[in-house]
Amino acid sequence: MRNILVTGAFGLVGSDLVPALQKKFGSSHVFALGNKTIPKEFKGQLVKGDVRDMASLEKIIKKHNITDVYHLAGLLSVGGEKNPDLAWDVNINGLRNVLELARDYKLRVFWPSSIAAFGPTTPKKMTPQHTVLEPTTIYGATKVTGELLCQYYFVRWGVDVRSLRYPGLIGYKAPPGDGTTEYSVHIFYGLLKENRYSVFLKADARLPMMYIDDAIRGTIKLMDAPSKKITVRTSYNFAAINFTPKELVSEIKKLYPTFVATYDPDPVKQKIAESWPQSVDDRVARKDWGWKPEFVLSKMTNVMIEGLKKKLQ
Ligand code: AKB
Repeated sequence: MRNILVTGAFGLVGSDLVPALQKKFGSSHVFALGNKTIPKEFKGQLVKGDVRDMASLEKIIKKHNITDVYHLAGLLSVGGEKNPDLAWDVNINGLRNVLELARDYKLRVFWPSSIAAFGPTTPKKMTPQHTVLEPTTIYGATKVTGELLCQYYFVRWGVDVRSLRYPGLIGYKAPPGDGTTEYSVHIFYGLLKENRYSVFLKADARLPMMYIDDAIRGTIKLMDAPSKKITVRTSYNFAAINFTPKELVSEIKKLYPTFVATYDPDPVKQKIAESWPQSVDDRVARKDWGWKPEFVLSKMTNVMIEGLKKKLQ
């Protein structure tokens, strides 16, 4: 029987991943580790802790006989620029603690990298799996370092760690995080609360994106794949859709014609967006472990609106 620890359990990914893992493994076998923001409605096994504290992580792993860690805790791109020291501390020292414990307790690990591992010198369209990684944000630097650490622990110590380069993720269960792609989540709150939204990127800022259900399905599929199928131990390119703010606004306007969107690009966020690819080539993930997305822009827009409407009622 597998016992799963999810760090960063109440963020954008964790809020959907924890219920999916509870369904798959049974609620009593999934331990959600939160630091500050624990929603009142959470049902399941809750553990309190900080990923930077190795001793407390070790206690949790021993106490609950943990076999797998989905290590999601981390700062995003915009949050990272606000506090680079904290971003390095949480994103790198937290990951290193998890990998050390994975080696000692033979744990399987999932860790998310991001399109932020790429930078201005990376090919922008259909970015290949193996390419230039010269990010210009601290978040990106932690993602490249993290990818190399994951590969190192696999090669040197045989730790079964797997990773995906998440694009911008869109979901409604958790409030949007401090990321550059998160305008695509905020916009739905703006739509339903005020019928208007001011986008913090330029209208033509095309970025790779994915609806959260695809991300969760892909994450679980990667972790279910036999080890011999995993040929990438840094992090897999992982893609679904890509769109510009303007394209998302037109999709929303098909359903809400009076919706008003304006564009007021924030220089820091726009610069980050311009340093990232517009689309990503994920053929290696498709070939190795059968990745295939299901959500196109129109389906994602519909599901987001319906889901958020219920949540805001
Ligand atoms: C961000 O915008 O920082 C994240 C990401 C692409 O990793 N959503």
